[in-house]
Amino acid sequence: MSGETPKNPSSPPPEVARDVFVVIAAYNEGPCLAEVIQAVRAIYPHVVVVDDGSSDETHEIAKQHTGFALRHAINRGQGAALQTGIEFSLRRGARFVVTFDGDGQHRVEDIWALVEPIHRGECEIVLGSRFLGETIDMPRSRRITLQLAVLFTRAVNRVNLTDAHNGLRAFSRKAAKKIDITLDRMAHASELIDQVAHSGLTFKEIPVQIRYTEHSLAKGQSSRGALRIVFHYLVGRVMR
Ligand SMILES: Nc1nc2c(ncn2[C@@H]2O[C@H](COP(=O)(O)OP(=O)(O)OP(=O)(O)O)[C@@H](O)[C@H]2O)c(=O)[nH]1
Ligand SMILES: [Mg+2]
Repeated sequence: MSGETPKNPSSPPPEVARDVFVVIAAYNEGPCLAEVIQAVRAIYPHVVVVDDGSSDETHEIAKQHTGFALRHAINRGQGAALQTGIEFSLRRGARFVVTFDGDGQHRVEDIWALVEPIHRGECEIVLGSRFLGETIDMPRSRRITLQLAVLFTRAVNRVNLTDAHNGLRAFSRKAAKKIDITLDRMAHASELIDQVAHSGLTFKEIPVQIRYTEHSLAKGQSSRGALRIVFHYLVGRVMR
């Protein structure tokens, strides 16, 4: 072994990994949550799981696998669960906050790809993009819906992104403090983009991989759900 640090390592040195808090919002993720937490914790010791009022064993599994197992007494939606996890991470001293889905669709290696530019001081927010990266077994209908969401983001949010609803994102502490998700359910993703664009904070997109599995497809979003998301987002904008 030469002892040289690889040019593009897939994980940070342990002292940096400790500063990264990975927030997993989980709703009825019993079947795959243990594996997801273990994979993330193998590199990042601070994993915050927010059980969003699940009716299965999500909370028990979270408690077995991380010291940071939070719980909403009722199901409030992914937006609310992420905000709970982000606020908790900041209170615990996080220097970087990452949001990561609990359904096994993301890759742990991609976390450092997102955090590294922030660590280097290049920007404050990094958003994962499956369309710059790779999608595995993504159904055609899902691709079309997500690409419509991208067009919607360009027209309505006026932000030129390639992926509008990717759950894998990284924030500096300063950016995480500024983010305030008020839309509880899935429309939070569009709200977040608004906040990112108007916060004055620097941001960029990085290619990531997203894998569609039987479990994630059974639980994931439907095309009809997409219309509901647009509706919630527009109502949220009018109420602001
Ligand atoms: N659907 C849903 N997910 C929630 C909720 N609260 C937290 N989550 C978590 O949010 C993450 C993303 O949810 P998904 O429904 O898979 O949404 P998505 O990944 O944008 O959509 P797909 O591309 O269809 O998988 C998962 O980790 C869920 O467990 C909720 O109320 N509803
Ligand atoms: Mg999913």
